[in-house]
Amino acid sequence: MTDLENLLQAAQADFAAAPTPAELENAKARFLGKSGRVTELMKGLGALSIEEKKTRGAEINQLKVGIEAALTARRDALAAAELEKQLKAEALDVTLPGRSRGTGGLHPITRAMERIEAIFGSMGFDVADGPEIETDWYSFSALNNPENHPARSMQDTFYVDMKDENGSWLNLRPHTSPMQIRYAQAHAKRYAGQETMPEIRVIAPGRTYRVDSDATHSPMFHQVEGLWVGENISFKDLKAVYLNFITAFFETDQLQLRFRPSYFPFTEPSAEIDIMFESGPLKGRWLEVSGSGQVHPQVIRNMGLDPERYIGFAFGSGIDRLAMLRYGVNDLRAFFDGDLRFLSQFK
Ligand code: 2NL
Repeated sequence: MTDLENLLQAAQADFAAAPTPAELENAKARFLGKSGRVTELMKGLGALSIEEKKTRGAEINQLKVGIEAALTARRDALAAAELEKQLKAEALDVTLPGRSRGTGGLHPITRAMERIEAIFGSMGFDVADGPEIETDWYSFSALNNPENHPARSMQDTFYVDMKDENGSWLNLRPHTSPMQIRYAQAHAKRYAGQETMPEIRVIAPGRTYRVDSDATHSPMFHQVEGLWVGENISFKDLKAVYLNFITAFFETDQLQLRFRPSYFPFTEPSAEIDIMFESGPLKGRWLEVSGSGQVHPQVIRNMGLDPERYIGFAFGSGIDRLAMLRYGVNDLRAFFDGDLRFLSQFK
């Protein structure tokens, strides 16, 4: 191999070893710079004869062309690598899923309430809702609570710092019965003076308030009351309606239902409704799910109806408790803590 071929190889190797454009320019200087090795060779031409100059000069020029070609190739390669690196760093993965806001879901109590409305809707029940701040009359008097009944006390009822037109304190409704009374009154008024009146068949689901707070009681809770009033409505209708409701709600007919005598001022007779599952995790224990009874004649009268003609039943069930049983939740407070780790399980 001639000295010139050696030099070309050395340049190519040097250029290939330069990792950056700046180091490549340094390498270039070592060969083509002012005191570079090719420049030194040119300087050596002066000592040669004219003939030798011609051939040697041509050879050196050839070498220069070769070195410059190697230099350009390496420059291009480094630039291409740099561009590649930059593109990689700035790359967008168009296949990534978009950044969404996340989907919401209905609260388990809302879901339970919607199920309850759908089930009673299928049995011809209307859905009523109304004020959560009530008057003393709708919350208590209309429901046949005596003036001194303990349910009216500050320990049981939240009062609002405001009075109604009769001077009695307003309260946060302790049950949804006031809505049933309002609904029945409007119904009675609408058909007043007519020969017949369609039956009243309504449920009132919603928020209710009592001074009570522990693992199974929240100061704000949810209740659904049902009312069916007509000329010939009896306990057998209550039993059929409630059994149909509870089997639909829990999606099983593997359960028993029983009535247990009880007392409420607004019903007479009154009964607690218990259920017992015959299979599943809750099997074998009687669970209290509702209060119920035949609407007290005085309450019928307070609705604007004649108790000699109209009779019916009512019930009141805790929605939170029904939701706990259905979804297997053991602490009522989980419904109201707002913890998404709990709530998102119901989506
Ligand atoms: C309970 C008791 C009950 C009612 C609610 C009712 C409503 C009207 C007239 C008569 Cl408008 N009664 N509601 C009747 C019996 C029991 O609920 O402790 N529920 C959780």
